[in-house]
Amino acid sequence: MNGPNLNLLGSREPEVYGYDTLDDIKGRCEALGSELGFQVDFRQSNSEGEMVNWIQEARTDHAGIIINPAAYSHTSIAILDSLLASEIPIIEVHLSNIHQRESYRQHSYVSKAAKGVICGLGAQGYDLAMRAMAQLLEKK
Ligand code: CA2
Repeated sequence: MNGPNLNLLGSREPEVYGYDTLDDIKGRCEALGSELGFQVDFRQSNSEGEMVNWIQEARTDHAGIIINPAAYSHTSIAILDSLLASEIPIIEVHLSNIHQRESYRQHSYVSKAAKGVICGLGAQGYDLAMRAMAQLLEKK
């Protein structure tokens, strides 16, 4: 699940976020998903409420959530609360290393609900998150 403005990936700030578009990342996740035996439901929203609704729904029809909440990481207690209620494993991903950036990006509310956090490795972070999710679900 991808948060606000990630639909703009590849168009601006490639030095921060890389050259991959969100569609490129989606393609890679789907390919790796079939290798790992996952069905991947790849989504992006610019709306906090829509993300909260999706997280609530995931509790009953998804095995886990890999989320890049984008700017909502740093502001949204609503997304945190829905993740805490979801009862499925959560991995947080950021393309950039948020700890090297502006101070307002260095704290993520979402991290409190995450089993693990991957940041700073660009689009590869999504692959790593999927492999980690596969292991978490295997151990269940
Ligand atoms: O590093 C990440 O993955 C972020 O979650 C990306 C968010 C940012 O607000 C977080 O602090 C860190 C921003 C995504 C917006 O991406 C754009 C890409 C190209 C052009 C404009 C925005």
